[in-house]
Amino acid sequence: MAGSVAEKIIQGHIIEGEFVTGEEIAIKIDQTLTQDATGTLAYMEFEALGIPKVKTELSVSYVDHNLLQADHRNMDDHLFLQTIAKKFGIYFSKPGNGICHQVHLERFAEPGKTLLGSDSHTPTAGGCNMVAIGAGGLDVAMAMAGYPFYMKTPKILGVELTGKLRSWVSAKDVILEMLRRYSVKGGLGKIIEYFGPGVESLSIPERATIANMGAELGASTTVFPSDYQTKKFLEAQGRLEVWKEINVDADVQYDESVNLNLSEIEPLIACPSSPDNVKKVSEVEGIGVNQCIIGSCGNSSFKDLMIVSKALHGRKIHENVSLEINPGSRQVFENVANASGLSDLIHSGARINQSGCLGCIGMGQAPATGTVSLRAFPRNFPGRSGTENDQVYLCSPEVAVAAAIEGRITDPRKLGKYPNIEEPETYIINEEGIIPPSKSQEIVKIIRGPNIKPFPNFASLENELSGKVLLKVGDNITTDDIMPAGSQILPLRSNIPAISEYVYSRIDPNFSSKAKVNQGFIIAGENYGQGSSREHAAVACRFLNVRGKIAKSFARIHRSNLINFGILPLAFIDPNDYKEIETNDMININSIRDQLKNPNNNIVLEVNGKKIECQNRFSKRERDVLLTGGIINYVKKQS
Ligand code: MIC
Ligand code: SF4
Repeated sequence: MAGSVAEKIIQGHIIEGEFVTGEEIAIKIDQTLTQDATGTLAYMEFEALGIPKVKTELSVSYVDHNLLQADHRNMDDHLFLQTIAKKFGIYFSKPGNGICHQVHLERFAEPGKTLLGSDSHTPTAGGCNMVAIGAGGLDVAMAMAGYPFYMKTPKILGVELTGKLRSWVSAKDVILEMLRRYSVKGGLGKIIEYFGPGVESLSIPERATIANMGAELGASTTVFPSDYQTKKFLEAQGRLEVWKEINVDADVQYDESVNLNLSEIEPLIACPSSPDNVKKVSEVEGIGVNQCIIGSCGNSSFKDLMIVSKALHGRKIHENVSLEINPGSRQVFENVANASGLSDLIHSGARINQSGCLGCIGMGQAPATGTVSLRAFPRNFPGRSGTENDQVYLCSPEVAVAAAIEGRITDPRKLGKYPNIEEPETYIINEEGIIPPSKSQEIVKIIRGPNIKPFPNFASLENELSGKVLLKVGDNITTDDIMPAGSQILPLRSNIPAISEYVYSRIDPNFSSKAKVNQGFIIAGENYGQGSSREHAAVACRFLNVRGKIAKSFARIHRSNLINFGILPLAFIDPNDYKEIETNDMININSIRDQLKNPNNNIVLEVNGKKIECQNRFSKRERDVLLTGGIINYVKKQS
């Protein structure tokens, strides 16, 4: 991977370790971001570290997920976040100002820098040449406190882009093509770097769409070069001073490389209920549609909304369809208005919402029972929309608007001439929605409403560990399966005892009551814990006394979150052993502390009188964190 953009940026930030695939490195984090649904915990954790002010170059706290105000709880959280930000030297982006990744791209992304965010789509900023990584809130809290971020050096997959996208085919189709080829596991342990002549034709918001859904490939992050397009974007954002060129060397050697000819890509669509269940739109044409939404951190930029507006000019939305628009940011909204994009949207009957995640995380916009919803979003995991047995398809704004007009899935190329949308040379910029930190921090009082509950303490790891198998699940289990979101459960994000009642509630409604009386384990297949960065999927399990998760393999962020909260993530040596363990079996792990301390031996479990071996591949730091019962105990012990 010598000469790659990703290696150049990472090498400039390494504090410990060497850039050798699979080896643990510690990198300096320049910027952090949090959002409200993961942020309240992250800041409680930051407070527990006892640091008076963030040590990063820039930290931003966004409010974009929990926007419904059905009672006091979400607003309690927002007030807490706003006062915490003021006190600890953090910028605060108000509710309605936009989705964290879109606003960060516009106002804060800097080529060549590192960004750690408590949201799995943080890699969106890779479109602007950042090494931007999603992580659990604790890792972000540690970065704000000046600690480096630890990760196993990923492989670098170079994707050479050639050709140029054709009319009605857009950046979303590029990443859907990647998902069609490589699946939700294809990026595990990898950074994806796009290079080659095709990159030049992609604007920064288009690159951001591609980088955004690298998270769905399971990649650690996605990186684009910093070139003329980056310069143009930053200039239009009034931030030319942060631009610098960072490009790939001509003799670059990637660990793996593939080619993607943009000219050959067709309009694509991810069918229910996984982002990698990708088909050509032409293969599923004709399916009746009831809802189309343009929005999310992946597809709500200026061009995305303008395409929809122009396509609707002189046309009507089909009577069976609700077309909903969630602008990515206030900046997008204002610039679309300024470019006369709103009138066609309003006239056609589109329902325009405030900027935020909204239906992407089940905060409203749930579809009707048995109906099809087309969404220009990154995820369509089962039930995530808030409707049971939902049928959510993921697609580009182009495909969504074609369906909104026709009332059924339609190849957008049938809409005729493709509107030409130029990004503004200078965007209208309005930073009123971003509150800077206080200059006199000491006098800021943190407001903790009744929704903010203290963080639970966990004991260190005992030497003899035993428990019942509480649940056995299959492959690709998402954090939405483990710890569902949606408008009922999201307001409990700052209240671990209350939210833990919902762990695995969609798969086994009795899970939490069973777990409360039986310390235990979970058995899983491959890519366990894919999807979001929500550490609640770990901490709420730990609160219920889940002590270990035994899987064929783990998704990166969830594995780290488990370690951070003292849950053992154990990977089978022989994946066939998965078949040997069933729900309600008893598992004993003798002398687990001693076993962990001896990395030359596998970890041995006893199940039904049989010995099963699991990998003992933890870094020294991970072992110590597990032994002390989680990272908060670990840091307290060290100071
Ligand atoms: C998501 O898209 O699943 C979320 C909601 O943004 C999560 C964060 C969360 O659960 O709060 C993510 O992607 O990390
Ligand atoms: Fe928000 Fe959806 Fe993006 Fe997650 S994927 S940050 S919920 S818009």
